[in-house]
Parts: sequence; structure tokens; C-alpha cells
Amino acid sequence: MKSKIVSRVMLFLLITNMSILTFDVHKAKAEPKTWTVDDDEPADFLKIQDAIDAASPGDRIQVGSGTYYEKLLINKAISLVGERSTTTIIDAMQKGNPITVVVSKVTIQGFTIRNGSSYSGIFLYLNNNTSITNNIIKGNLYGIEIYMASNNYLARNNVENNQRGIWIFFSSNNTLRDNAIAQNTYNFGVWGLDLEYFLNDVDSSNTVDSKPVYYWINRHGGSVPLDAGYVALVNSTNLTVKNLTLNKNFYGILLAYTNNTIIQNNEITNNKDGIKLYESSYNNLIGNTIEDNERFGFWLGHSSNNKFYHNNLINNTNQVYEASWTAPGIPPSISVWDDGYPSAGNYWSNYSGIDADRDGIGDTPYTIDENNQDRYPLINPWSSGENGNGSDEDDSSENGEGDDETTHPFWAQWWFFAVVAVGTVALVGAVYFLQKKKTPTPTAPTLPSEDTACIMHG
Ligand SMILES: [Ca+2]
Ligand SMILES: [Ca+2]
Repeated sequence: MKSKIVSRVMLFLLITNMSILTFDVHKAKAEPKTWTVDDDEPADFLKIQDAIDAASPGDRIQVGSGTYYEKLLINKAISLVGERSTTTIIDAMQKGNPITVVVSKVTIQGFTIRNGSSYSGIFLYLNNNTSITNNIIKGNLYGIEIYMASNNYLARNNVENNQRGIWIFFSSNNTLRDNAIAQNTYNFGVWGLDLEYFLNDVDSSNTVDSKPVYYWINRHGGSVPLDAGYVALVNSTNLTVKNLTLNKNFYGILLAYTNNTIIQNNEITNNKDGIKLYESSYNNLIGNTIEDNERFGFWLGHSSNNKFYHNNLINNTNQVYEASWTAPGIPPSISVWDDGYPSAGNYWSNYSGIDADRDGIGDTPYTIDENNQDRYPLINPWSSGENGNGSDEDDSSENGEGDDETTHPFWAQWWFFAVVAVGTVALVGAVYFLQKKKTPTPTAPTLPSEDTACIMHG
């Protein structure tokens, strides 16, 4: 009986305490506070981080014009508002991320965020529902790095002169509007190993070097406009990407979960990777010039049955990367790398074979790996629309055998084919003899160590 009374008293005390606690929480939420920060005028704080440390979730921190040499850690759901983006400056002095956000429901607006050097201007990590608007972000490794963070909103930011502009990595459903991404070594990129990580809402109000971003999801039919500065096709089919100049992005063109597209006559230079295919098949990549890309010309992951021909691969650090070479568990990509003879394959600037019969096609294949080889590598770069090699847009005359037969005398063709046949027999004999002496085994290229994990790092 006594113990029953004691337990009832304890229960009463517990409930009373809980209701007081609940009341306190509600009270704190009901009255968000505004804190002020200024470097040279009266304010609550001199340093922004001191204001963050003092603030409660829901509070607003108003920062006056000035330069704040700080690395901010935002671990509360606060609003951080600068007086004016051009005059309210957060400078990390090359010592770390100017701003790291590790909680949800944060707002950052109206700052210049600079000098992270080898760190990220704004690093969003594992958070949601954060709003980054009206900032100028420069002089960092990444301008804005979004890592495993979803449902965030980025608008009207100028992201310029960073090593990388905006990078969305293993993150879903982020919305980007009117961001001007310019003069970064690599302006924009999105990466992840599942479809959900490519499902971000990036419309063409965003620009890279003043050209629209076309980040298309779930499209079936249509052509990417000629003013494109960035192209990603996600979960799409039957699209055309033609006659574009695409440079200085993480990837010149990204295809993820996309099939049956035509990628033709594009000029893709100075990206990290030229054309990246992930979980994408039955695409035709024809007549593109892929030159001087920092890492790979073509990047392939789990993407088979694509057809590549008449592309020029020139001076990319590695011409092709195939994910199964370094990522165990990913099935090899197996594709077609030529259009048969005499239409031919691709031009590879590092091809070392010869053309003894002078038909413009190398006499030995260009081997990518054991599953992929270009049987008819071009000796000279393909030029579309010129007389030399002919044009891909001009297929009817190229393949119009009927017309040719009626206009050429029979003996001319017979003579021509006889010479080719004798030459081929001689050549095959010579090649066979040489190969008996030295049989090369196809191997995947040795990759620089930083690239071995690139299936994860994108
Ligand atoms: Ca001031
Ligand atoms: Ca030849």
C-alpha cells in the first residue's frame, strides 16, 4: 500500500517535470531572437561564430558589412543574413571551409564567402531544407559542395573563380535556380551511384560561364539547345545532343540511366572527363572531338551496347576509363568502337599502329581492354562536313552504293578491289609474321592513384 502511494507520487512528479520541460521548449520556439554582429559598430558580437554559439534554433543572425576572418560551423537551425553580399565577407584565410553546415533548416544569404583555398566555400553535409541564396562564392576548392544532403535550395548565387563551382555528390532532390557559375576550373557536376542521386531539380536558369545548364530528367525525345554550357541527361531516352561546345565542367556530357540517344559532332574540351556514361546503353556517340580533358576522354560505368565511331580522342590524360577495371562488382561495359570497314572507327591521338596500305585506317586495332577494341582506327582526325573523310550528316551519299555503281565503269571498281585484295593479303601476312614474334596482351591502362577510386569520387 505504501509502495503504491510512493509510485503514484513519483509518477505525478515525472509528469509534472515533463510538462514543464515541454512548456519550456515551446516557449523557446515561440520567441526567435535576432542577434547582431559587426566588426566595427555596436552589435551583440564581433565574431559570427560567437553569435552562432549563443543562438538557439530558429534565431536570426544579422551581420553588418565588414570582413570576418572566420571558419563557421553551423550546427543549429539558424538564419545567417549578411547586410550586402558585396560588402559582408567571410574569409577563411585558406585554413578550412568558410562555412560548414551540419544541421537542417539553415538559411545563408547575402555574403561573400571566400578564401577556403583547398576547402569548400559552403559545405553542406548530411542536411536538409537549407537555403543558400544571394551569395558570392570565390577562391575555394569547391564553391558549394553538397554531400549526402537533400532537399536544399540554392538560388541567385555567383560561384566564381573556385577550383570547382557547384558539386552535388550522393544527394537528392536539391533545387537550383538562377545560380551563375563561372570561371571555375570545373563549373558544375553531379554524381552518385544510384538513380536517386541524379534526381536534382536544376533548370536552365542556372548558367555556367553564362551559358544555360541543361539538366534533363525523364525526357523522351528532343534536342538539347545549341546554347548549352552543361548537359546531363538522366533517366531519359531518344534525345539528341548535337553541335555543342562543352567545356570546363566535371563532365562535358553526362548520361545516367539514359538510353537510345545520339551524341554527335560536339566539341568537348578541358573538362575533368569528356563524356561520362553511367548505367546507359544503346547510345550512339559519333563525330565528337574530345580533347584535353584532365582525366578521361570517355568514362564508362555499367554501360554496354553503345556505339562509338568517328570521334577524335586527342590528348586526354587517359582516353577511356571503364569502371570494372578498378571497381570490383561492377560488370564490364562492352560496346562497339567502329562502324565497320571502310566507314572506320575513331581517331586516337595515342594510336601507335601504322597504315601500310594507306587507306586512312590503322592496320591494327586500337585496344581499349579485352572486351573493347576499335578495329579500324583512323590515322587522321575525323573532320565532319569537309571533303576529306566525308560527313556523318551525309550518310546517304556515303552509303549510296547504287548511285556509285551506275556512274563508275565496272573495270575501275574491279581494278580497285583487286589492288585492295592483294594489298590486304600481303598486309595480313606481314602482320601475322610480326605478331608471331611479339604477341601483345591487352591490359587496362595503369591509372594514377587518385583515379583508382573514381567510381566513388565521380
Ligand atoms: Ca561593419
Ligand atoms: Ca590501313
